[in-house]
Amino acid sequence: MTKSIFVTQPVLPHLADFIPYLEQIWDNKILTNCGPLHQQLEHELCEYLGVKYISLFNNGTIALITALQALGLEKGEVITTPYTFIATAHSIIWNNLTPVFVDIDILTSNIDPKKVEQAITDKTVAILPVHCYGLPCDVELLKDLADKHNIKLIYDAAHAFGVKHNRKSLLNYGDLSVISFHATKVFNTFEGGAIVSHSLEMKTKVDQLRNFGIVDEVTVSDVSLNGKLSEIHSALGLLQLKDIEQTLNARKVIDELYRELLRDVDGITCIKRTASDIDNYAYFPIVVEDSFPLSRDELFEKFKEHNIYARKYFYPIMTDFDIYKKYADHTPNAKWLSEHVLCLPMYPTLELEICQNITKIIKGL
Ligand code: T4K
Repeated sequence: MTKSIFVTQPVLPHLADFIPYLEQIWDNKILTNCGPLHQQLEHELCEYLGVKYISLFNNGTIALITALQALGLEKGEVITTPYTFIATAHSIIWNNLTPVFVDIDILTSNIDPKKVEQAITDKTVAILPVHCYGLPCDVELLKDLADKHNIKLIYDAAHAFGVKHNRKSLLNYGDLSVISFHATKVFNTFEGGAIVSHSLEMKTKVDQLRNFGIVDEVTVSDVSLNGKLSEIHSALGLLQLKDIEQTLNARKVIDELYRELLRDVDGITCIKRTASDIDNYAYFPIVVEDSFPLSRDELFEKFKEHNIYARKYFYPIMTDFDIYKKYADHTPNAKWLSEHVLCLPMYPTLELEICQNITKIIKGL
């Protein structure tokens, strides 16, 4: 491959279509603090995603931190997955809570509800699962557990934009769900994120926390962050939303092609994406089994020789980072998957010929 191919590439609208939004911002001089474009994007996202309330944020990480704060979790343990991006774990520590890492189901890459149940103690205040790669967690079982033990359930849905489960948005599950609109995500606003909530009372709380805890000019309710999304970011979101169906369809075509081309390759398993009614094809993770002639790391290096930059999402697991080692527990599935997984390039403008070449490299052709 002569040009470099990365694991992803952001979707961008035509630059000319962005200019009118810039002109509007320049005209009215509202740059941030929940201006008209921000409000319009919250409204359009609620409609598109089929959720009641959305609060836009400047990124998914600040949204996660704020979500935990909004639920009033001041002390205790939060059960989460070690197989995720570092932001999930960081959000727990930032809230002075203690992460408890429990193992995943190796087939889905998501937290195993049976292991969650075993880990619940009288110190547990919440569960923070991740819909890894946009694949739905076992939302029914997790809800039963949260209800039974009277603990909060917050989904890190950073990867789950647009996913539907049981004919409704996956974001409707849990007390709160957090999405990321980072450049590398299915839907991007350059940087950005959001919290989905289910009552006006909760949205009002989240909105206040997003804005330093300010209630009104003379009242500040909490010590919180500045998580606001600017007007220029919101403008990009409005444009991206116009093309979202094409974006998702293009991803689907690539997903299907990879699956078809890798169907009979011994030692390569494509992680199944069957648990949702509507998928978003956010990533294309393959598992390089021990029976494959190359190890995962050898295949990763081989790709690099061809200018293909696949990614080991998610390696290492959280508890293998020095700063999280003290929270390590027995999570062999997460460890095994992190050592065998490789995310292949997946983005709407990826040429099908390049997908074919990528699979030829895997097949040693
Ligand atoms: N929870 C979960 C489960 C998450 O996965 C994430 C973020 C979060 C929470 C937190 O959400 P945010 O606070 O980020 O909104 C990337 C992203 O930075 C991160 O958003 C994402 N997860 C994570 C899985 O991946 P890196 O360090 O792998 O990104 P980077 O810069 O190496 O980008 C990957 C490739 O994408 C590059 O090789 C080239 C391409 N790229 C990247 C950027 C940023 C572009 O073509 N253009 C770009 O602007 O973390």
